[in-house]
Amino acid sequence: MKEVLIVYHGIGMAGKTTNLDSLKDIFSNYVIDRFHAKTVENRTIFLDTLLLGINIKNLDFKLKVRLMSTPGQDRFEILRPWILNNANGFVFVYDPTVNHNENLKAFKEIYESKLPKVIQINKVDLTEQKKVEEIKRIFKDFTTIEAVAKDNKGVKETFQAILREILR
Ligand SMILES: Nc1nc2c(ncn2[C@@H]2O[C@H](COP(=O)(O)OP(=O)(O)O)[C@@H](O)[C@H]2O)c(=O)[nH]1
Ligand SMILES: [Mg+2]
Repeated sequence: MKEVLIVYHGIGMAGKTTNLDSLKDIFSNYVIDRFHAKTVENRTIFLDTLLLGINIKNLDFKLKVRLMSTPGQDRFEILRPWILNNANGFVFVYDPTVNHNENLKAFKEIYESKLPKVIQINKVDLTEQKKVEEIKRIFKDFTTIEAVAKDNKGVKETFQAILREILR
């Protein structure tokens, strides 16, 4: 496998685009391309993608990692079959500032896929630790990572975790 696709999914405003923006900065030396089609309110219209070319220890070739975030629900519905067919793994960006059922509804859209999934609990700067622990318990079958994507916290760790699970 010389190219992998990691899809960032989650409800609107969870922080998916913020993750890709952070990764672009963190891995600035490895960025091949970044494209984001957005509305004037900065919302993702249809395509939000980052392409990295990275050297990985123990691999004797350069790995291309394509990251994309999913757009809002209606448009996601159109893309879903393609994504489920082409993705190698998912990062589910959980937004603890929005009620659990909303997050769960979005999670169910990717749950049926057997692909590796990492749960990022984003916006922990706005969340009580008690609630964070509760979310971790709910997703105890998955790797969960706390993040403040807007401050680049937990972003790299999330990316490394999903990549590790994909390459395993
Ligand atoms: N407080 C806080 N705000 C965040 C965090 N991550 C993202 N945001 C903000 O949440 C809003 C939506 O983020 P965005 O990445 O566009 O969400 P998307 O719809 O999932 O792509 C933006 O205003 C971000 O700055 C975070 O960890 N903490
Ligand atoms: Mg977005």
